[in-house]
Amino acid sequence: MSIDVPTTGRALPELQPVRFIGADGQPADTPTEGLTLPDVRTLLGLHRQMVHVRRFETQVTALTKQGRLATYPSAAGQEATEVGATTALGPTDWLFPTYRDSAALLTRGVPVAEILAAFRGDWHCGFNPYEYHTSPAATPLATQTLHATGFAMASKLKGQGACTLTFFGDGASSEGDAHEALNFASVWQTPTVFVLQNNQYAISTPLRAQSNATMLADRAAGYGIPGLRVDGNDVAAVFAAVSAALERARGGEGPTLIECLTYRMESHTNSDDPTRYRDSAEVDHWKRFDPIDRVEKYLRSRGVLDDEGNEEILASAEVLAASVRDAMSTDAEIDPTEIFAHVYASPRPGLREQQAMLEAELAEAGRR
Ligand SMILES: Cc1ncc(C[n+]2csc(CCOP(=O)(O)OP(=O)(O)O)c2C)c(N)n1
Ligand SMILES: [Mg+2]
Repeated sequence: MSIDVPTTGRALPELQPVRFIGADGQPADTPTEGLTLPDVRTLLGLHRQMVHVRRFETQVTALTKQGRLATYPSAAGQEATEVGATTALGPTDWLFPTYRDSAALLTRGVPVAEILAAFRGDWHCGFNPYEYHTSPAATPLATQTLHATGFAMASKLKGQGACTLTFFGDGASSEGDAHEALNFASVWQTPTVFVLQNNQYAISTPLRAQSNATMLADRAAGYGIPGLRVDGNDVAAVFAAVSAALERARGGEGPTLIECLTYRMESHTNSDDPTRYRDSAEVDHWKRFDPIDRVEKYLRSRGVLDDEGNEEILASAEVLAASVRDAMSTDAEIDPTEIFAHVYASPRPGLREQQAMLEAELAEAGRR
């Protein structure tokens, strides 16, 4: 008896990540998997947005240290992945982000105060997901990957044509939810792009203690979908790879897994001390691969960015930083009992009890 051995969908991604622009700002001499280098206009826009989101991250981190926000996970160092992937989305596609992805929310056009409402503890989610075609940022790891698959399936069934993109981390990639999301995305051929942000750490757990695989993108072959390994600090490579994956998704060719190699430059959140588990030499090493420096050098060498142009971008980033400070020094008018709304379609007895307790406390304090 002979057994038919399927031979399709089993190609492993290249070990060397896709890279268009090297750390020195020069065109890289590496395989680009048939992807197209974005034009200079697109790169200028991506560079500007990365400068903005970095300024946003440093400003929010500073405000956290002043106690204006309860907690904040910065994506400093990961700007190319955040901005490159999000910019590739169409306005009616849907983004499914995590707590790490405020930079993506900013890129999606969500106002600063609305992004930060959840981190300040004011609301579950400060923005209207339907307005920005962006789901609330998920804190339970990898749950958003399931939402991205399910939403894309619904979009496909309804013939709405929306693609979904979800970010998830190297740590989250070990969760069962991530496996289920990737598997069913493949089985149902949903129009979903899975962007695995491999920033080398899951809080204090380094990648080598998280997975023994040669690379995380290899998993795509096991699901029967294309996988790609990309230099996550090269915005040109991320934008090109995600754009191509979205094009495939739109053409009915199903999901793609893209592993973006990057590095978390800051602590996990403001409550974490990274010097306890990684040394400064490692951080210094990654500084050499800074995502903004390299595209800036590239654009300067192409003669499309000069000191004056760069000063204008930096000045506009300062305007953004001032708006972050303003938003966080204004106390929002909040009805504390609203925290119970929109949690369940029909409230659970335990929650009803807690709400009654809060209302009694507020009445006692004369706030009702
Ligand atoms: C289901 C679940 N388990 C554990 C946690 C606690 N937790 C929060 S962040 C984190 C590490 C996640 O690392 P990674 O997926 O690599 O994302 P990163 O923070 O590096 O962006 C853990 C374990 C959680 N939020 N959800
Ligand atoms: Mg990580």
